[in-house]
Parts: sequence; C-alpha cells; structure tokens
Amino acid sequence: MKLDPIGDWRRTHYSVEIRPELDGQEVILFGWVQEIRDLGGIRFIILQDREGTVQITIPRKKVCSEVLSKSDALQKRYSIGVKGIVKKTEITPRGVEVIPKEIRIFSTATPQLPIDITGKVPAQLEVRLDARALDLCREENIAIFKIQHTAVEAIRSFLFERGFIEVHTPRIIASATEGGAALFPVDYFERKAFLAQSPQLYKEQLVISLEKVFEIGPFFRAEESHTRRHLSEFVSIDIEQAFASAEDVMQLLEQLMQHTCKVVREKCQKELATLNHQVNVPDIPFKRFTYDQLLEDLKKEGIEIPWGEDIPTPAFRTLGKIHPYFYFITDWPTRSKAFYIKPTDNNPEICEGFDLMWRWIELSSGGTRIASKELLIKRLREKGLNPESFKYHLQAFDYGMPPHAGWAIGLERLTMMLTGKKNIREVTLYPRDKFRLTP
Ligand code: AMO
Repeated sequence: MKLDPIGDWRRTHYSVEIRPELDGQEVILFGWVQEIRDLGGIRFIILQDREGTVQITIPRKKVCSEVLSKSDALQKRYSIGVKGIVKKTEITPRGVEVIPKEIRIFSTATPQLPIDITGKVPAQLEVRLDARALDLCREENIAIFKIQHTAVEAIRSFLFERGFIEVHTPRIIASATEGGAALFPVDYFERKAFLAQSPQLYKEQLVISLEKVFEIGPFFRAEESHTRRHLSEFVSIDIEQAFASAEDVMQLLEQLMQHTCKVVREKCQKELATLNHQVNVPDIPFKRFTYDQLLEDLKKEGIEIPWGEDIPTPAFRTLGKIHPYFYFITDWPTRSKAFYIKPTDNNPEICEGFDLMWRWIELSSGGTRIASKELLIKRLREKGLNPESFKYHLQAFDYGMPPHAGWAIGLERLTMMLTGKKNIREVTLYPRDKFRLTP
C-alpha cells in the first residue's frame, strides 16, 4: 500500500475536543483506527488518540471516491490523519461525528494483533506485558499513566512550593545503602560497581549544602521475592530535610498524600471513571500506631511475631483489614531498620523510623537520621557493615552534619493506591522483575 506523508497537515484538535459547538467547522485529526463498523451504505471509523475517541462517519454516497477507497483499506491500528467537517448528531454518545474530506494513511498494522485493543476481550497480564507497546494503547492503560503523571506533577509542585530543591544523584555506586543482599553488580571499567538501591547516602550528604532536597528517579533492587508489590527497578520519590525530625517529615508526608489525592480526584475524573475507581481525600493527621501496638493487634488475630522481627506479608494483610486506610507505623525496633535511622535517645532499642501504610501496602518509609559520626560507625558495625566502605559518606559528618530526616515513597505503589490496581506490574510501563527483562 502506498503510504501518505504528513505534508503540511497539523492537528487542530484532539478527539475529545470535537464538540457539538464546532458544528460545520473543518478540523484535522490524527490518531489510530480503533474500530471499523460497516453498515453497507455507511461506515463508521472510531479514531483513537491519546485523549480519547471520536467517530468518523463515511456515508458512501456523500463522500468523494478517494475518501471511500482510503477508508476501504483501513484496518485496526492503522495510523491515520483525517481532514473533515464536524457535524452535530443524535446518534453518537458525545453528539458529534466528523465527515471526512480527505484521509491520509501514515502506516499500517499487522492484522493479527496479539490483544484486543478495545479491552472488550480480556487478556492475561503476562500476554499483555509481552505486547506492552500495544497494550499501553488501551484506554485503561492511558488512564493509569495519566493519573501517575498528574500525581508526579502534584508532588513536584508541592515540594517546590515548600522550598525543596530537585537533585539527581548517581545511579552507579560503590557500596550498598539498603543492605547488601539486594544489589545488582555492574562491570565498571576494571572495577566492581553496583546499581543504586536508593539515593539515601547522597541525599543525606546534600543536607549540609542544599538543606532541603528531593529526587524522583529509578532505583534498583535485586528482589528475590516475586510479589505483586515488588519490582527490581522502581521509581522512588525521595526527600531529605535539614533541621528536621521524623515527626516533621511525617507531617509533610501526610499533607503531600492529602494534596496528591485531592489533585488526582479533581483533575482525573475521566481517567478514574475509565478505571471505575474512586480516590477519596483523606483526613489528616493520619493515625499513628507503634510497632508494639500492631503486634498486640496481630496477637488478637492469632498471629504472634517475636519482638524485633519485621512484619511479614500475611500479617500486613491482616493489619490492612483491621486498618483499611492510611496509617503510620512508628517506634520500630532499631535492629529491624537500616543503619542510618536514629535510635531514640531514652531507649536505643527503639528507633525514630516510620512506615506509611495504605491498607496492607507500605507506601513509604523514612525517619530521623543519625547525625553523629561515632554513632553511625557503631550502627554500621552492628549491622555487620564495614565503615571503611562508607568512608566518603562518613566524611560528610566531619563538615557540620545537622539533625535531619526524610522519607521515600514508591511511585508505583502510590499509583496502585490511586488507580485501584492490585498488581504493581499493571502500573509500570515496562516492569522488571526476576523473570521479566523484556520488552
Ligand atoms: P525502603 O527500602 O522502604 O526505604 O523504600 C522506600 C519505598 O520504596 C518503595 N519500594 C519498592 N517499590 C517497588 N519495588 C520494590 N522492590 C521496592 N522497594 C521499595 C516502597 C517503599 O516504602 N532509603 C529508604 C527511605 C528513607 O528512609 O528515606 C528506603 O529506600 O514504597
């Protein structure tokens, strides 16, 4: 088939902007053929673009022969341009259609599409992920990633307004930050290096210069566990703040959650409707439970966790049923948290680390950090880590390390909450896990 060039055509409107008020106006639309319905004397093409769909109506007797022959050639997913006249009508749900004067075909598509792009015929997630570029064209997926985009936009402007500076720390690093087991090694010239698990050490060092920083970017964990909420590459939203404690950054975090839910609820009504999901704006402050209180809750449900252990997934599922909303877990045993979390002054067995939960999912964790070099070295040793490997980080503590605190939110887990999706792979463009490295 001979394909058309775009030539001097430029889009005048997205599909959803075609409204009855434009009746009689000439428009240029670009997009893809989603569906073709042929009723003999009349043919309907559903044209899809990023913003939605619009009906192109071709009454055989009223259009020129070139439009007719072009429309004869069309198949699903062909990329096309349509120049035509908007017509008010009773027959489409949105009250408009476009009658084409000219059609340009920019590219064709295989007739054997691996999944149904209208989503009417559901496919297994693994099949969809194998054909992800096509799967992402489905309206439901476009809605998910627009919601994610809106959330990131809301978070950035919230942090900018509060004086945080956006930074970019290295992804290729020399030592672990979140425990040694989950690192991906990289060949770095003649040396061994690793993919960063978090910006933890750098964001802490930056509080002695930039004071309040944030970073949004991908980080890497060689997760052995194949669960519905773990990826080996995820996007982390990190903040770190000088002259602040855990309580300060918890307040910032709950305000941010409330703000993000509010913005998404307001700006993404269409996308939420597509997903058949509601986002409620939570009241703040969020409930705060100590680790000990939750162990008591679990005990009542017949789940015994020895003090000091992490809370396992099935126990979190039970907690999510008891507390089906946002809540903080505070007063964690020091030994269950990373080396940089500050033990409390009056009881060093307990630390100033916290987690923010949404039902059974941990959305964020953070805490007050250790600001004393001696204590940090002690904690590194207690964790079986060699302070020598952290010598460049420890240096920063010789240059006036202020009290500081921070947290990190997993963007994909946040998106699960905002979209109602139960598997993290649904809300990741190209998920990476132990079994998936392509596409
Ligand atoms: P943590 O390891 O708890 O803390 O990670 C912070 C948040 O990141 C998300 N997350 C993940 N999401 C998907 N897949 C994963 N494998 C994964 N691992 C973590 C979660 C989690 O709550 N440096 C600290 C944060 C801090 O103290 O500032 C850290 O990395 O939503």
